[in-house]
Amino acid sequence: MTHLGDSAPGSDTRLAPRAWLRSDAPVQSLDGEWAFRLHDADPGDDVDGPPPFAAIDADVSGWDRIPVPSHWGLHGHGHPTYTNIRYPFPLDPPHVPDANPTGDHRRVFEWHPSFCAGGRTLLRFEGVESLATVWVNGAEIGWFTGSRLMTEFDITDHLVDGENVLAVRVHQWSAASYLEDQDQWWLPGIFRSVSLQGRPANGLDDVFARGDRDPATGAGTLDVRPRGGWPVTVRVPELGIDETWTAPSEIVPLTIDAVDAWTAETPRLYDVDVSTDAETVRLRVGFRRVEVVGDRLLADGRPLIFRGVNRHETDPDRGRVFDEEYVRGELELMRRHNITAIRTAHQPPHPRVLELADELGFWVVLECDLETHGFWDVEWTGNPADDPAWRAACLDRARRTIERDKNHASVVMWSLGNESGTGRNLAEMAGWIRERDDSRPIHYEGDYGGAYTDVYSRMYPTLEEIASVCGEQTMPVHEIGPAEGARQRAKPFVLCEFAHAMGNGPGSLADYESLVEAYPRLHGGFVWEWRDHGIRARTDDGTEFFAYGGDFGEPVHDGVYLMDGLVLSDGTPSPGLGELAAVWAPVTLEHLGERSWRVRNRQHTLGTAHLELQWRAEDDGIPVSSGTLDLPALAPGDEGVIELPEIPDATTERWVTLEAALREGSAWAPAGHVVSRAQAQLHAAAPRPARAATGGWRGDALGDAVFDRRGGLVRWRDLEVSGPLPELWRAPTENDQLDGQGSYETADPALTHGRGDEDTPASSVRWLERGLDRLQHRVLSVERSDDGLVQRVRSMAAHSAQGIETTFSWRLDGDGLRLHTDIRPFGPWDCTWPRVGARFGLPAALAGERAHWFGTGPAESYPDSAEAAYVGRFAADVDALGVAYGRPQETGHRPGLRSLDLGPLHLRAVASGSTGLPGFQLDRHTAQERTGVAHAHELPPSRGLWLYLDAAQHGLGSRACGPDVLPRYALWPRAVSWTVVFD
Ligand code: IPT
Repeated sequence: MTHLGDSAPGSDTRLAPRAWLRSDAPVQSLDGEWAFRLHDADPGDDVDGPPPFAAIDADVSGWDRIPVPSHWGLHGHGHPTYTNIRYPFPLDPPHVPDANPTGDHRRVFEWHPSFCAGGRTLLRFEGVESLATVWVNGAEIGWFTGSRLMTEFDITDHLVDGENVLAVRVHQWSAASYLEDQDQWWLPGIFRSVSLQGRPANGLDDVFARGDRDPATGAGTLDVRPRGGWPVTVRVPELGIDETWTAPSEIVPLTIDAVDAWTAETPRLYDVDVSTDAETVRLRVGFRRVEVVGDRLLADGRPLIFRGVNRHETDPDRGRVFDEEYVRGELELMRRHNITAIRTAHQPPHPRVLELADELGFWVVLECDLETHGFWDVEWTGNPADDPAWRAACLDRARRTIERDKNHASVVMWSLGNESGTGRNLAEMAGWIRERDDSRPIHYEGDYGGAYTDVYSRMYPTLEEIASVCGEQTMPVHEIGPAEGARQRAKPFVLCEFAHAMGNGPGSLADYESLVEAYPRLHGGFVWEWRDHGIRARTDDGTEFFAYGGDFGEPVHDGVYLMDGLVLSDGTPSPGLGELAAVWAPVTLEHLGERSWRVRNRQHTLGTAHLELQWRAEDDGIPVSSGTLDLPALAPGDEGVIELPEIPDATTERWVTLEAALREGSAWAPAGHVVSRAQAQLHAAAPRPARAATGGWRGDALGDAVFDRRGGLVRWRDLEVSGPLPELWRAPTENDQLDGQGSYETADPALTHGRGDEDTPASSVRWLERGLDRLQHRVLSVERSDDGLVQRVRSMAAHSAQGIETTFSWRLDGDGLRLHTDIRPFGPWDCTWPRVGARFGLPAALAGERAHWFGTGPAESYPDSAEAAYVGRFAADVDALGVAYGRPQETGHRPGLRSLDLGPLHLRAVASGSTGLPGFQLDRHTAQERTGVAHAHELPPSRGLWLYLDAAQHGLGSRACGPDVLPRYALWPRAVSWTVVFD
């Protein structure tokens, strides 16, 4: 009998949920190789008795082998499926189609009564997607759902001394799938560990331990609630606690005169042993109080600001299978980028992640495994989050989440789930949680009216909406009337998702942070999201790539929409992550003038003693002096002023750079790791006196350049070159191309999200309509003078009346060959431009060189994502200048170029008057070639190396799911000019 259409969470034989504890009771892992076979469809439940594979003598000789834990779709059986909001099966709750991939798993294990003599033996599953039915030695033990939750059965009475057979049938789809509609791969399988857990007689079945600390006095309370045998002893050697209770009536919270606080910045944990005569459980307890006081969220008495990310469990090879080293690496990388909070989007992670969060220091919002997003498309009709038929399933999820993870200091808020509309079952979940654990506030974004949650949460609000919630109200509070609006505005405000980090982006991180600074009610938020979900795959010819929706032939999928992380699928940090690190600097450094700088401590707990200040002055990018200073001792929230030592005056471009760095190594970074950086320009570049021409034309050669009759460059010294060609196009980013909250489907199969409605189409829709990707050029005139050449070009798209007129003025002088470019728009322009610049063609061989530049770097930057960029001398291989985003798109723009060396090519940019410095970009493909390509391996063969010099680029925004580029970062048609010298 299967339970596919059963909205109940599982069989009654499941044991009561409890914490994932470290105990000295015996444990036997059942991980390893199991026998496996996959049915394309549910084998059916019309046969009485257990399916044949469950029988003890089942012949598995024809079966495959599969590792447990794993997802079968990543081991050559079936395939992963990606959908965001949509269900990949009919909306026919609680039923699922018969074509239901079903994985039979079977293994033999040894067990002897001595495993836990006199006690019981439990069978534990830590995560199975989505419905599992379990047999031991042919007897049905039970069934369960709740993919990312733990389940235990007592199998003692079914075990025999010696060999035992465990059989598990896993259905990919079940009624529970309606509750698990998160924006991620559907990845069925036994993907977390399976084990036998010995339960000694008089052991500890469960422990609930909470550490509280009074922020005013520093006194602590340790509240330990054991369940199981008696008497119970609680020992905390560091605090001199050694307390024995002989019966439940004796349990009292233990008071401590002075205890250190646990915070994300000071993750101080105390070892707590709880024992009976049969079992000892070791907990690591942190003492902190989390409370909502009016519209403030406080931790240890001070405002808790979330500088966090939404973290899904995703690994390009293992999917959601836990790997300790990988996760530790992720968390350390977060801390190195000033990220101190995690929302466990959208389900409980492997329990070990929370232990690591306790140790490394993160404020965690722990989310239940619940999302019914697809019901959005049917106006929430029949939404399981509201329908009483699903009450037990919803409550079961809340209970299993809270019980499993209740002992973690890092968990500061419970989240009921994500995008499940609103309804009675959610309210009941909140009620149950409040009863069980009143030490943590409750979060759920979909509770727009604030009826059952403790904080007001929003996703992807505009800056105006935030200002309206936190400051003067200028617009209605999101989707609710005045009464609920007033209630919501009286609570702490958090952004559970913001700054959609898809592809190149997000823009405006600094703008969001400035609101966090401005409004005490705003308690920060969580960037969407930490990491791209690409799955490592290979083309037929063996080229590796990262697959996304549709790459496995799924008939219904959401394309590239899960490639939206700050970290690429292979773990490469994106420039967006660097930008976030800069915006979330724990101390800010602000130049006040001359040698004075203001230092502000924005941390929650820490002072400044663990940091030192390194400074350097560079003239034309070359260090002229440097030193190290002590930071003033600043408490959180305080600021002070420092003076740098005097240094001789500059005659050329001088920048002073300050870096606050760790004095000593920490658990997540070595000594010297820079946590904050700021720069100030103290002297501008000296104008270079014009030097007289050293020669004129020799045939078609002017200096080192050779031109054709139309004024185009054809040779530079030994290099065959081409251009310059005016250019307005950039390969659209997803933020250019999409409107996550918009409505209609795209023609591009990789992009199945809305591209905006007719009134507010996505930028790239406008750009394409106006033909910015296909300018046609007409040389208006070419004039040669004794020492120069002026080429005028008019560029317009087919059937349009607007365009740009470009004047390329070349002149040979004592410095080299000077090119002044001047671009002016004409005609009825009514859209922004992606970029405005010119393109040169260079020989492909130069792509193998290393580029050296003096300008901004080290990473790409754009008008609304430029906090991490600073001025200096940098070097990188040409191929490392761009970022391998999940889908080819604009990448690699570095504004503020002073000079560029690439093999034999040297160019210098000259700023003068209203003429700014251009940005540069080097790419093996043109912007046109990069457009509309689903994966890097589908790019056409490279035809050379392209150098773009841009006066400006459009901002990035985060419109793939959020606001568009703000007007102040938009590139509207305007006249631009810049000058470079080839020497
Ligand atoms: C929001 C989801 O909560 C999140 O899981 C993810 O899908 C994100 O969007 C987009 O990447 S929901 C959206 C309708 C705002």
